[in-house]
Amino acid sequence: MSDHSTSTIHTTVAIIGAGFGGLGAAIELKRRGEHDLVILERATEVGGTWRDNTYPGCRCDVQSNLYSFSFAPNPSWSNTYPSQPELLDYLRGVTRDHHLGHHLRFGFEVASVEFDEELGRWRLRAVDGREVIAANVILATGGLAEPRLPDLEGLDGFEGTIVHSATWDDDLDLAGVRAAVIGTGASAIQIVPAIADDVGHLTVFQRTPPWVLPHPGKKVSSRAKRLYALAPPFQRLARWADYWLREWLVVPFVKAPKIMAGAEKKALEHLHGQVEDPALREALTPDYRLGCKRILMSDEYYPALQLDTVDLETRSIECVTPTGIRLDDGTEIDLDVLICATGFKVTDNPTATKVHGRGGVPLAAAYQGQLPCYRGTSFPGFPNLYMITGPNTALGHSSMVFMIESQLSYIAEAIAFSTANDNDLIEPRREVAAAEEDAIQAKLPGTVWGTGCASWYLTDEGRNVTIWPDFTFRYRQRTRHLIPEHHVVTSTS
Ligand code: N01
Repeated sequence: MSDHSTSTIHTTVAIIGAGFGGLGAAIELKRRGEHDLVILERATEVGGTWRDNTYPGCRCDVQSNLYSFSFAPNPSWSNTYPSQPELLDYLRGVTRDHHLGHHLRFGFEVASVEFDEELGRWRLRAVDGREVIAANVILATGGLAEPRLPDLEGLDGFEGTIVHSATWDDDLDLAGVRAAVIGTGASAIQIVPAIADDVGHLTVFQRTPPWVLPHPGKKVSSRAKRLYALAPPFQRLARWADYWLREWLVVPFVKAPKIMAGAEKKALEHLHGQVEDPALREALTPDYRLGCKRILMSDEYYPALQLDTVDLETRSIECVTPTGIRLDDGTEIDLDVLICATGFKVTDNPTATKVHGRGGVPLAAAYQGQLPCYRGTSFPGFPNLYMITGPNTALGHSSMVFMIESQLSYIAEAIAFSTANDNDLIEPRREVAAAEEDAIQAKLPGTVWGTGCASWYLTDEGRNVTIWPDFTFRYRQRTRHLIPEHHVVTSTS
């Protein structure tokens, strides 16, 4: 990597984002001998989603041993399901252990990523004017990175404090305040029990009840930690047990959603075991297939909703007023703090609107069914550009870290191919990408995600552009190697 001027960096690989995807990409490239790389990060430290989501109670719903890099096991996980602070520490440790510090450029908020046809290179600009010219780009900005505020009239005029789950203010003092949580997804069901005892009063606004299963997490014993440290194969064994126990879930998710009835029974038993009031039970009973939205796990959510200081509100919100929320029936709820646990811009991720390939085509077209994606990673017309957790790579049943590591083999081989050939431009053939995408889309209607609920997996038109509807080992097989005949190569000379 070389600085040709004070503000332009020329590099072989520019990686955008320093979460699991970006850090993993840098490590894999370095392992294969590619050291001319820079990691551009908008924040001031690594961690991605596990740096941003500092809301109380934040925790991963995939096992620690599986939700970590295969090459960097951590024998010290305190719980079988990791908390946000522990995951952030883990990623800081990985950064240190793999000497990524000098590759990192913090505060680089990407304004545009444009393919310069004359140069045959990517030109990246930051909002502060810094520029990077790169032969290859890896977008590792993550699918769940851009918070979505609710589309509610009057939100801007609220005179109290508004906070989103993914931009939590660690100095926010909730003691004694009148607070509300909008949303009942994965973030909300962790926030509600974590703050319920601190606030003066809490109203939880539920639009759709989630399916909630008992939480299987437990403390990792000091004996297990010692064993993992002294004999790493045992931890690898535990990881693969977690992996295969989850992998069979593809059957109910993808092949036969009716099988979800068994898990629904378990979730209803959980609800009935924790909630006695029939009216509250009814309000909390979902009317769609379990798995259509992300399956949630909590032992604390239902008890928290029954505290004297907590109300579940199922009436529709008409608008936000300067002092609180007005419901459709005219009821006014006075509030000091409004917590929006309303999810992320996924299918309309603003990052994709900043990236333009050949002919100025925006990457956002990939989420509108107008640009096929090859193996969730690369796009025709976007040579030498790769997207970590791109379209149709998200999972309902297993670890995204497994998917990320799978993508890295293909990406690293493609980059090595290009650099070995004088930085030739490599991109997937449009017809190959389109055929693969058609095959994925043909599968999705029969899956649990096609059973009729609204979710962040779908575009406004109902197209599922997020989920990988198959076994993850099949995805790994497909991304294990670069298949040259699936690609077009053009010379830059
Ligand atoms: O967001 P969501 P999230 N008025 O989109 C509601 C990962 N994650 O941040 O269901 C009223 O799931 C919306 O209602 P409805 C995980 O992949 C993982 O919770 O659309 N309500 C819904 O209840 C997860 O799936 C972990 O009717 C409104 C909620 O807001 C993903 O992140 C932890 C509304 C949004 O739920 C996103 O989870 C946290 C409105 N105007 C996150 N707009 C773990 O690992 C939206 N809602 C445990």
